[in-house]
Amino acid sequence: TDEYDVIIVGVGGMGSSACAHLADRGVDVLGIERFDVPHSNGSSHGSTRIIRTAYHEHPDYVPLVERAYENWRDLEDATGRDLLHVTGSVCAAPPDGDLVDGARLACEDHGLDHETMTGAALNERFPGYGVPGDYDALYQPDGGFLDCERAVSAHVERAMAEGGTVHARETVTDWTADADGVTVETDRGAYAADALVLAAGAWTGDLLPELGGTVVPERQVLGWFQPPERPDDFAPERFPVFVTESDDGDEYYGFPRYDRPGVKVGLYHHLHETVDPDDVAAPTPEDEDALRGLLQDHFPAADGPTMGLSTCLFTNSPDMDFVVDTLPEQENVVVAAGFSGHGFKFASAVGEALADLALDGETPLPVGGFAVDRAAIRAP
Ligand code: PYC
Repeated sequence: TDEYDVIIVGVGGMGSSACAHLADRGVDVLGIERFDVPHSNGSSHGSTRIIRTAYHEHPDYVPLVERAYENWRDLEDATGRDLLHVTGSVCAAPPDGDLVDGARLACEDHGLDHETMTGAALNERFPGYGVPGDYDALYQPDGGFLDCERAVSAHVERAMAEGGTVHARETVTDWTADADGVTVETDRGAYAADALVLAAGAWTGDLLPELGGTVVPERQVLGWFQPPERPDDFAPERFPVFVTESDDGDEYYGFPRYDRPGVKVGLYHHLHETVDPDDVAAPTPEDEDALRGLLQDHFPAADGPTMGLSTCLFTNSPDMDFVVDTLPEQENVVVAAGFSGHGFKFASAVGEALADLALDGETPLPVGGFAVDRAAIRAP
């Protein structure tokens, strides 16, 4: 049995960050990933993830995302990789809805720069946009996107440069924990450590059956569409990342052209299409039509040929808030789960909190709302 200080199960967005933060502190850390590092079976692939401070979900997320910005910039400095691209962020929706009101509240509560405008003014300012003229819109200049595969790679490089160990293509088959420490068995070996971090994304229920019914994988589809004319209107300098809402209440999100041909769009609305993460159906023509409907309604100038479609998993908690905590009965086991489709941007800060929790059982970072024994998780 090989011995480490801390073992991390899952080396995706959150686990890779925890590996880097622990290794940075001189901790002997082992990260175990069942797929490649990075891979495209979970929630950390597809080139881009939104980062934004206009946190319409709740203003309480703002301090954590501000810490995440700092940590992403530190990681860029440490690894020499470009990870965070500032484009500004937009949200736009039919008048008087929760999306724009929530974003405005987060900006006002935290004194963040922002501008509100009509859809018509938004379309004039950013010519790739074509939302209904009577929509409400909010623009926040610090928003942008993260290069998600490169971010996972950068965290892993950082961890390994500081003496950490990462095993890809190795599947955890069992784990135990008691007051003396933890053990982990895999299809390739057995390991022991003082503490364990479970950051297994959509596979959380396999490792922690008590969360299996509450933290539930959902299938999502992303598409890339090449603007037929004026593709420069969709370049990162001219086209902020967005979350928009349709008249039917569906939420969509998207990105400028980056890395791959086409504007990338996805449906942010939770359809709760619960899936087995090992058996996710490929994108269908109906998925493609739903994304094209968004282009026709909000970005008609991007309504060109489909360049690619890809599935992605959200792992939803019942209240759509995260779980970042030690297990009440096993304080040397830390869980990160339920990122509900909006977690990746926080990975650089969540990994820091996971490192604190694994070493000290507590963290000064604002993750107190993400307790595993809160009512929504205990009694969904
Ligand atoms: O955090 O803006 C976001 C987001 C949109 C869709 C998934 N995450």
